[in-house]
Amino acid sequence: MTKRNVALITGVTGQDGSYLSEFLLSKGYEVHGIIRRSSVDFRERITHLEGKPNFHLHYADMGDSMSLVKVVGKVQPTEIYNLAAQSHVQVSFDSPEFTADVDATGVLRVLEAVRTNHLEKTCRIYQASTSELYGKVEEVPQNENTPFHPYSPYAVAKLYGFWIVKEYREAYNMFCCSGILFNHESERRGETFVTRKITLAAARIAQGKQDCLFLGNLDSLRDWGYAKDYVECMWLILQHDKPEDFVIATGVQHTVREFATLAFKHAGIELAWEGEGVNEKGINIANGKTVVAVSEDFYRPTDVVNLWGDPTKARAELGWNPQKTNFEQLVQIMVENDMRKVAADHVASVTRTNLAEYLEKGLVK
Ligand code: NAP
Ligand code: F7E
Repeated sequence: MTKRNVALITGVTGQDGSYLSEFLLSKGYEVHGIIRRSSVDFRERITHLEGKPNFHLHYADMGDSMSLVKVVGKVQPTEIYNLAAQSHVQVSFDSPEFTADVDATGVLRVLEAVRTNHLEKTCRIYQASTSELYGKVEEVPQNENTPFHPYSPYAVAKLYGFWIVKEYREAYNMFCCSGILFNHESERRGETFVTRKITLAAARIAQGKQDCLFLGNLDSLRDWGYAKDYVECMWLILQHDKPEDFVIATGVQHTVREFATLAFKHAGIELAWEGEGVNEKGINIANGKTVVAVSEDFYRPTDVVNLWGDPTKARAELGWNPQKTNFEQLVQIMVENDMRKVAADHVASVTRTNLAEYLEKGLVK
Protein backbone atom coordinates (compact mmCIF):
# COMPACT_ATOMS: atom_id res chain seq x y z
CA MET A 1 0.00 0.00 0.00
CA THR A 2 1.38 3.46 -0.83
CA LYS A 3 2.12 5.81 2.06
CA ARG A 4 -0.61 8.37 2.73
CA ASN A 5 0.97 11.85 3.00
CA VAL A 6 -1.34 14.35 4.63
CA ALA A 7 0.14 17.61 5.90
CA LEU A 8 -1.54 20.11 8.19
CA ILE A 9 0.05 23.57 8.13
CA THR A 10 -0.68 26.22 10.73
CA GLY A 11 0.29 29.67 9.43
CA VAL A 12 -0.53 28.64 5.86
CA THR A 13 -1.25 32.25 4.84
CA GLY A 14 2.22 33.42 5.90
CA GLN A 15 5.43 33.67 3.88
CA ASP A 16 6.67 30.18 4.80
CA GLY A 17 3.23 28.55 4.82
CA SER A 18 2.63 29.55 1.22
CA TYR A 19 5.99 28.23 -0.04
CA LEU A 20 5.67 25.05 2.02
CA SER A 21 2.19 24.41 0.60
CA GLU A 22 3.56 24.68 -2.94
CA PHE A 23 6.49 22.41 -2.07
CA LEU A 24 4.32 19.70 -0.47
CA LEU A 25 1.73 19.80 -3.26
CA SER A 26 4.57 19.26 -5.74
CA LYS A 27 5.52 16.15 -3.74
CA GLY A 28 1.98 14.76 -4.03
CA TYR A 29 0.82 15.60 -0.49
CA GLU A 30 -2.72 16.33 0.48
CA VAL A 31 -2.27 19.75 2.10
CA HIS A 32 -4.55 21.23 4.75
CA GLY A 33 -4.07 24.73 6.12
CA ILE A 34 -5.44 26.53 9.14
CA ILE A 35 -6.82 30.02 8.59
CA ARG A 36 -8.42 32.46 10.98
CA ARG A 37 -11.31 34.70 10.22
CA SER A 38 -10.37 38.18 9.08
CA SER A 39 -12.57 41.13 8.12
CA VAL A 40 -10.79 41.14 4.76
CA ASP A 41 -11.06 37.68 3.26
CA PHE A 42 -8.17 38.08 0.85
CA ARG A 43 -5.29 35.69 1.33
CA GLU A 44 -2.74 37.11 -1.09
CA ARG A 45 0.00 34.50 -0.71
CA ILE A 46 -2.21 31.43 -1.24
CA THR A 47 -4.91 32.69 -3.62
CA HIS A 48 -3.25 30.80 -6.48
CA LEU A 49 -3.59 27.52 -4.54
CA GLU A 50 -7.24 27.84 -3.54
CA GLY A 51 -9.41 25.50 -5.59
CA LYS A 52 -6.62 22.98 -6.22
CA PRO A 53 -7.96 19.46 -5.51
CA ASN A 54 -5.35 18.60 -2.86
CA PHE A 55 -5.44 21.93 -1.05
CA HIS A 56 -7.95 22.49 1.77
CA LEU A 57 -8.48 25.27 4.30
CA HIS A 58 -10.04 25.06 7.77
CA TYR A 59 -10.91 27.74 10.30
CA ALA A 60 -9.06 27.41 13.60
CA ASP A 61 -6.97 29.60 15.85
CA MET A 62 -3.79 29.00 17.83
CA GLY A 63 -5.53 30.48 20.85
CA ASP A 64 -8.45 28.03 20.65
CA SER A 65 -7.63 24.44 21.74
CA MET A 66 -11.02 23.10 20.76
CA SER A 67 -10.65 24.29 17.18
CA LEU A 68 -7.21 22.70 16.90
CA VAL A 69 -8.39 19.38 18.36
CA LYS A 70 -11.27 19.33 15.86
CA VAL A 71 -9.14 20.10 12.81
CA VAL A 72 -6.47 17.55 13.74
CA GLY A 73 -9.20 14.94 14.31
CA LYS A 74 -10.87 15.69 10.99
CA VAL A 75 -7.70 15.84 8.88
CA GLN A 76 -5.80 12.94 10.56
CA PRO A 77 -2.47 14.40 9.39
CA THR A 78 0.70 12.34 9.01
CA GLU A 79 2.77 15.56 9.34
CA ILE A 80 2.02 18.86 11.08
CA TYR A 81 4.04 21.99 10.34
CA ASN A 82 3.42 24.48 13.13
CA LEU A 83 4.31 27.78 11.47
CA ALA A 84 1.61 30.02 12.97
CA ALA A 85 2.98 32.81 15.13
CA GLN A 86 2.92 36.48 15.95
CA SER A 87 6.25 36.61 14.16
CA HIS A 88 7.29 40.27 14.42
CA VAL A 89 9.89 40.91 17.13
CA GLN A 90 9.13 44.64 17.47
CA VAL A 91 5.39 43.94 17.74
CA SER A 92 6.06 41.44 20.55
CA PHE A 93 7.11 44.39 22.75
CA ASP A 94 3.70 46.01 22.08
CA SER A 95 1.64 42.77 22.37
CA PRO A 96 3.64 40.49 24.69
CA GLU A 97 0.70 38.56 26.12
CA PHE A 98 -0.84 37.76 22.71
CA THR A 99 2.62 36.75 21.48
CA ALA A 100 3.04 34.38 24.44
CA ASP A 101 -0.40 32.88 23.90
CA VAL A 102 0.15 32.12 20.20
CA ASP A 103 3.90 31.46 20.09
CA ALA A 104 4.30 29.59 23.40
CA THR A 105 0.97 28.12 24.60
CA GLY A 106 -0.12 27.65 20.97
CA VAL A 107 2.64 25.07 20.50
CA LEU A 108 1.41 23.15 23.54
CA ARG A 109 -2.14 23.22 22.11
CA VAL A 110 -0.95 21.64 18.85
CA LEU A 111 0.94 18.90 20.69
CA GLU A 112 -2.06 18.20 22.91
CA ALA A 113 -4.39 18.14 19.90
CA VAL A 114 -2.26 15.32 18.49
CA ARG A 115 -2.35 13.41 21.79
CA THR A 116 -6.07 13.96 22.26
CA ASN A 117 -6.64 12.40 18.83
CA HIS A 118 -4.26 9.49 19.65
CA LEU A 119 -2.00 10.30 16.70
CA GLU A 120 1.32 10.35 18.66
CA LYS A 121 2.65 7.30 16.82
CA THR A 122 1.59 8.28 13.30
CA CYS A 123 1.94 12.05 13.10
CA ARG A 124 5.30 13.87 12.89
CA ILE A 125 5.42 17.49 14.04
CA TYR A 126 7.68 20.32 12.88
CA GLN A 127 7.98 23.40 15.12
CA ALA A 128 9.08 26.73 13.59
CA SER A 129 11.80 27.73 16.01
CA THR A 130 14.12 30.66 15.52
CA SER A 131 17.63 32.08 15.74
CA GLU A 132 16.10 34.72 18.04
CA LEU A 133 16.57 32.10 20.80
CA TYR A 134 20.31 32.97 20.72
CA GLY A 135 19.34 36.63 21.28
CA LYS A 136 22.05 38.37 23.27
CA VAL A 137 24.48 35.96 21.69
CA GLU A 138 26.91 33.97 23.76
CA GLU A 139 29.04 32.71 20.82
CA VAL A 140 29.43 33.18 17.06
CA PRO A 141 28.59 31.44 14.84
CA GLN A 142 25.63 29.73 16.50
CA ASN A 143 24.98 25.98 16.23
CA GLU A 144 22.70 23.40 17.89
CA ASN A 145 24.86 23.46 21.07
CA THR A 146 25.07 27.25 21.51
CA PRO A 147 23.35 28.38 24.74
CA PHE A 148 20.10 30.31 24.32
CA HIS A 149 19.70 33.85 25.62
CA PRO A 150 16.31 35.15 24.36
CA TYR A 151 16.16 38.93 24.18
CA SER A 152 12.55 39.90 23.33
CA PRO A 153 9.05 38.78 24.35
CA TYR A 154 8.90 36.96 20.99
CA ALA A 155 12.07 35.01 21.71
CA VAL A 156 11.01 34.15 25.25
CA ALA A 157 7.71 32.75 23.90
CA LYS A 158 9.54 30.79 21.20
CA LEU A 159 11.89 29.37 23.85
CA TYR A 160 8.88 27.79 25.58
CA GLY A 161 7.84 26.35 22.19
CA PHE A 162 11.29 24.84 21.70
CA TRP A 163 11.40 23.24 25.14
CA ILE A 164 7.84 21.91 25.16
CA VAL A 165 8.52 20.17 21.84
CA LYS A 166 11.67 18.60 23.31
CA GLU A 167 9.74 17.62 26.43
CA TYR A 168 6.95 15.87 24.48
CA ARG A 169 9.56 14.09 22.36
CA GLU A 170 11.15 12.62 25.48
CA ALA A 171 8.09 12.19 27.68
CA TYR A 172 5.73 10.67 25.09
CA ASN A 173 8.20 9.41 22.48
CA MET A 174 6.65 11.67 19.84
CA PHE A 175 8.38 12.52 16.54
CA CYS A 176 8.42 16.28 17.10
CA CYS A 177 11.37 18.53 16.21
CA SER A 178 12.35 22.16 15.96
CA GLY A 179 14.04 23.83 13.02
CA ILE A 180 16.08 26.71 14.43
CA LEU A 181 15.75 28.89 11.37
CA PHE A 182 17.77 32.04 10.83
CA ASN A 183 16.15 34.97 8.99
CA HIS A 184 14.75 33.97 5.63
CA GLU A 185 13.23 36.41 3.23
CA SER A 186 11.56 36.50 -0.16
CA GLU A 187 9.33 38.49 -2.45
CA ARG A 188 6.47 37.33 -0.16
CA ARG A 189 8.07 38.65 3.05
CA GLY A 190 5.88 40.85 5.25
CA GLU A 191 6.37 44.53 4.38
CA THR A 192 7.51 45.65 7.85
CA PHE A 193 10.47 43.26 8.17
CA VAL A 194 13.64 45.15 7.40
CA THR A 195 14.60 43.46 4.10
CA ARG A 196 11.21 43.90 2.45
CA LYS A 197 10.84 47.39 3.85
CA ILE A 198 14.15 48.24 2.16
CA THR A 199 13.43 46.57 -1.20
CA LEU A 200 10.00 48.18 -1.47
CA ALA A 201 11.34 51.60 -0.51
CA ALA A 202 14.30 51.30 -2.92
CA ALA A 203 11.83 50.53 -5.72
CA ARG A 204 9.54 53.42 -4.77
CA ILE A 205 12.41 55.89 -4.45
CA ALA A 206 13.88 54.76 -7.78
CA GLN A 207 10.47 55.36 -9.40
CA GLY A 208 9.90 58.75 -7.74
CA LYS A 209 7.08 57.51 -5.45
CA GLN A 210 8.86 58.02 -2.11
CA ASP A 211 11.57 60.44 -0.97
CA CYS A 212 13.30 58.80 1.96
CA LEU A 213 13.44 55.49 3.86
CA PHE A 214 13.67 55.60 7.67
CA LEU A 215 15.40 52.68 9.39
CA GLY A 216 16.60 51.77 12.90
CA ASN A 217 19.82 49.96 13.76
CA LEU A 218 21.92 49.80 10.57
CA ASP A 219 24.74 47.85 12.25
CA SER A 220 22.58 44.86 13.10
CA LEU A 221 24.00 41.64 11.62
CA ARG A 222 21.80 38.90 10.18
CA ASP A 223 22.30 35.61 8.37
CA TRP A 224 19.69 36.03 5.61
CA GLY A 225 18.56 33.14 3.39
CA TYR A 226 15.81 32.54 0.83
CA ALA A 227 12.49 31.27 2.24
CA LYS A 228 11.85 28.97 -0.73
CA ASP A 229 15.07 27.05 0.08
CA TYR A 230 14.27 26.91 3.80
CA VAL A 231 10.86 25.22 3.49
CA GLU A 232 12.56 22.24 1.86
CA CYS A 233 14.58 21.86 5.04
CA MET A 234 11.44 21.79 7.19
CA TRP A 235 10.30 18.78 5.17
CA LEU A 236 13.75 17.12 5.31
CA ILE A 237 13.73 17.43 9.12
CA LEU A 238 10.51 15.39 9.24
CA GLN A 239 11.85 12.77 6.77
CA HIS A 240 14.97 12.15 8.90
CA ASP A 241 15.23 8.76 10.59
CA LYS A 242 15.38 10.32 14.10
CA PRO A 243 13.52 13.30 15.57
CA GLU A 244 16.20 15.97 16.04
CA ASP A 245 16.56 19.75 16.09
CA PHE A 246 18.52 21.52 13.33
CA VAL A 247 20.02 24.97 12.74
CA ILE A 248 19.07 26.22 9.27
CA ALA A 249 21.18 29.14 8.03
CA THR A 250 23.43 30.17 5.15
CA GLY A 251 26.58 30.56 7.27
CA VAL A 252 27.14 34.12 5.99
CA GLN A 253 26.22 37.36 7.77
CA HIS A 254 25.67 40.95 6.60
CA THR A 255 24.61 44.24 8.20
CA VAL A 256 21.33 46.01 7.53
CA ARG A 257 23.46 48.75 5.92
CA GLU A 258 24.98 46.22 3.48
CA PHE A 259 21.52 44.94 2.56
CA ALA A 260 20.34 48.49 1.88
CA THR A 261 23.43 49.37 -0.18
CA LEU A 262 22.96 46.34 -2.43
CA ALA A 263 19.18 46.75 -2.72
CA PHE A 264 19.47 50.40 -3.78
CA LYS A 265 22.21 49.42 -6.24
CA HIS A 266 19.86 46.89 -7.88
CA ALA A 267 17.24 49.64 -8.06
CA GLY A 268 19.78 51.85 -9.89
CA ILE A 269 20.84 54.07 -6.96
CA GLU A 270 24.46 54.12 -5.71
CA LEU A 271 24.57 55.05 -2.02
CA ALA A 272 27.30 56.79 -0.02
CA TRP A 273 27.01 56.64 3.78
CA GLU A 274 27.73 59.70 5.95
CA GLY A 275 27.50 60.34 9.70
CA GLU A 276 27.09 57.99 12.64
CA GLY A 277 24.36 56.52 14.83
CA VAL A 278 21.08 58.39 14.63
CA ASN A 279 22.75 60.99 12.34
CA GLU A 280 23.82 58.47 9.72
CA LYS A 281 22.43 59.01 6.23
CA GLY A 282 22.47 57.18 2.91
CA ILE A 283 23.05 59.71 0.12
CA ASN A 284 22.15 59.14 -3.52
CA ILE A 285 25.56 59.80 -5.14
CA ALA A 286 23.92 60.84 -8.43
CA ASN A 287 21.98 63.81 -6.99
CA GLY A 288 23.21 64.33 -3.40
CA LYS A 289 19.73 63.64 -1.92
CA THR A 290 19.30 61.81 1.38
CA VAL A 291 17.36 58.65 0.59
CA VAL A 292 18.01 56.69 3.82
CA ALA A 293 17.90 58.18 7.32
CA VAL A 294 17.85 56.77 10.84
CA SER A 295 14.81 57.12 13.09
CA GLU A 296 14.90 56.16 16.76
CA ASP A 297 11.29 54.99 16.31
CA PHE A 298 12.74 51.80 14.87
CA TYR A 299 15.16 51.10 17.71
CA ARG A 300 14.04 48.20 19.92
CA PRO A 301 14.07 48.14 23.75
CA THR A 302 16.54 45.25 23.40
CA ASP A 303 17.93 44.34 19.98
CA VAL A 304 19.58 41.18 18.74
CA VAL A 305 22.60 42.34 16.78
CA ASN A 306 24.87 39.45 15.87
CA LEU A 307 23.14 36.43 14.34
CA TRP A 308 25.30 34.07 12.32
CA GLY A 309 24.28 30.45 11.84
CA ASP A 310 26.38 27.33 11.42
CA PRO A 311 24.43 24.95 9.13
CA THR A 312 27.04 22.11 9.30
CA LYS A 313 24.64 19.58 10.86
CA ALA A 314 21.84 20.23 8.33
CA ARG A 315 24.30 19.93 5.46
CA ALA A 316 25.84 16.69 6.79
CA GLU A 317 22.74 14.88 8.05
CA LEU A 318 19.99 16.19 5.76
CA GLY A 319 22.08 16.79 2.63
CA TRP A 320 20.71 20.36 2.50
CA ASN A 321 22.56 23.03 0.50
CA PRO A 322 22.71 26.29 2.55
CA GLN A 323 24.01 28.34 -0.38
CA LYS A 324 21.45 27.36 -3.02
CA THR A 325 20.42 31.03 -3.20
CA ASN A 326 23.14 33.38 -1.94
CA PHE A 327 22.82 36.86 -0.43
CA GLU A 328 23.36 38.69 -3.72
CA GLN A 329 20.77 36.55 -5.51
CA LEU A 330 18.27 37.00 -2.67
CA VAL A 331 18.54 40.80 -2.78
CA GLN A 332 18.24 40.77 -6.55
CA ILE A 333 15.11 38.56 -6.50
CA MET A 334 13.44 40.84 -3.96
CA VAL A 335 14.33 44.13 -5.67
CA GLU A 336 13.33 42.92 -9.15
CA ASN A 337 9.98 41.78 -7.74
CA ASP A 338 9.36 45.09 -6.00
CA MET A 339 10.43 47.17 -9.01
CA ARG A 340 7.70 45.37 -10.99
CA LYS A 341 5.18 45.64 -8.17
CA VAL A 342 5.74 49.37 -7.65
CA ALA A 343 5.64 50.04 -11.41
CA ALA A 344 2.31 48.19 -11.64
CA ASP A 345 0.91 50.37 -8.83
CA HIS A 346 0.93 53.34 -11.23
CA VAL A 347 -2.32 54.58 -9.74
CA ALA A 348 -1.36 53.88 -6.15
CA SER A 349 -4.26 52.76 -4.00
CA VAL A 350 -5.10 54.81 -0.95
CA THR A 351 -3.88 52.01 1.29
CA ARG A 352 -0.56 51.75 -0.50
CA THR A 353 0.00 55.52 -0.41
CA ASN A 354 -0.86 55.66 3.26
CA LEU A 355 1.38 52.71 4.08
CA ALA A 356 4.34 54.39 2.41
CA GLU A 357 3.63 57.56 4.42
CA TYR A 358 3.24 55.64 7.64
CA LEU A 359 6.48 53.79 7.00
CA GLU A 360 8.26 57.06 6.33
CA LYS A 361 6.89 58.71 9.43
CA GLY A 362 7.80 55.75 11.57
CA LEU A 363 4.21 54.95 12.52
CA VAL A 364 4.41 51.34 11.35
CA LYS A 365 7.51 49.42 12.42
P1 NAP B 1 4.41 35.25 8.86
O1 NAP B 1 4.53 35.55 7.40
O2 NAP B 1 4.26 36.35 9.83
O3 NAP B 1 3.15 34.25 9.02
C1 NAP B 1 2.62 33.95 10.28
C2 NAP B 1 1.40 33.07 10.10
O4 NAP B 1 0.85 32.78 11.40
C3 NAP B 1 0.27 33.70 9.27
O5 NAP B 1 -0.31 32.72 8.47
C4 NAP B 1 -0.71 34.14 10.35
O6 NAP B 1 -2.03 34.22 9.92
C5 NAP B 1 -0.55 32.99 11.33
N1 NAP B 1 -1.10 33.29 12.66
C6 NAP B 1 -0.73 34.28 13.50
N2 NAP B 1 -1.47 34.24 14.62
C7 NAP B 1 -2.33 33.19 14.48
C8 NAP B 1 -3.36 32.64 15.30
N3 NAP B 1 -3.67 33.15 16.50
N4 NAP B 1 -4.02 31.54 14.84
C9 NAP B 1 -3.74 31.02 13.62
N5 NAP B 1 -2.79 31.51 12.80
C10 NAP B 1 -2.10 32.58 13.23
O7 NAP B 1 5.64 34.36 9.34
P2 NAP B 1 6.74 33.55 8.48
O8 NAP B 1 7.87 34.47 8.15
O9 NAP B 1 6.07 32.78 7.42
O10 NAP B 1 7.32 32.57 9.60
C11 NAP B 1 6.72 31.28 9.82
C12 NAP B 1 7.11 30.79 11.20
O11 NAP B 1 8.52 30.69 11.29
C13 NAP B 1 6.69 31.68 12.36
O12 NAP B 1 6.37 30.83 13.44
C14 NAP B 1 7.93 32.50 12.68
O13 NAP B 1 7.91 32.90 14.01
C15 NAP B 1 9.01 31.47 12.39
N6 NAP B 1 10.31 32.00 11.95
C16 NAP B 1 10.38 32.84 10.89
C17 NAP B 1 11.62 33.25 10.45
C18 NAP B 1 11.76 34.16 9.24
O14 NAP B 1 12.86 34.72 9.07
N7 NAP B 1 10.75 34.29 8.40
C19 NAP B 1 12.78 32.79 11.09
C20 NAP B 1 12.65 31.92 12.16
C21 NAP B 1 11.41 31.50 12.56
P3 NAP B 1 -2.68 35.60 9.33
O15 NAP B 1 -2.31 35.64 7.87
O16 NAP B 1 -4.14 35.40 9.58
O17 NAP B 1 -2.07 36.73 10.11
O1 F7E C 1 14.80 42.93 11.89
C1 F7E C 1 16.92 45.87 12.40
C2 F7E C 1 16.21 45.29 13.61
O2 F7E C 1 12.32 42.84 11.80
C3 F7E C 1 16.13 42.58 11.58
C4 F7E C 1 11.36 37.43 12.10
O3 F7E C 1 11.05 36.68 10.96
O4 F7E C 1 13.70 36.90 11.92
C5 F7E C 1 12.78 37.98 11.98
O5 F7E C 1 13.03 38.81 13.10
C6 F7E C 1 17.10 43.57 12.18
C7 F7E C 1 16.83 43.91 13.65
O6 F7E C 1 13.69 40.71 11.66
C8 F7E C 1 14.69 48.35 10.98
O7 F7E C 1 16.48 46.07 14.77
C9 F7E C 1 16.79 48.21 11.50
O8 F7E C 1 18.05 43.95 14.37
O9 F7E C 1 13.64 42.21 9.75
P1 F7E C 1 13.54 42.22 11.21
P2 F7E C 1 14.07 40.02 13.05
O10 F7E C 1 13.78 40.87 14.21
O11 F7E C 1 15.45 39.50 12.90
C10 F7E C 1 13.71 36.05 13.09
C11 F7E C 1 14.70 34.94 12.85
C12 F7E C 1 12.36 35.57 13.45
O12 F7E C 1 12.20 34.50 14.03
C13 F7E C 1 11.24 36.54 13.34
O13 F7E C 1 9.98 35.86 13.27
O14 F7E C 1 16.96 44.80 11.48
N1 F7E C 1 16.23 47.01 11.79
N2 F7E C 1 15.88 49.03 11.00
C14 F7E C 1 14.92 47.06 11.47
N3 F7E C 1 13.95 46.14 11.56
C15 F7E C 1 12.70 46.49 11.13
N4 F7E C 1 11.70 45.58 11.15
N5 F7E C 1 12.42 47.76 10.65
C16 F7E C 1 13.41 48.74 10.56
O15 F7E C 1 13.14 49.83 10.13
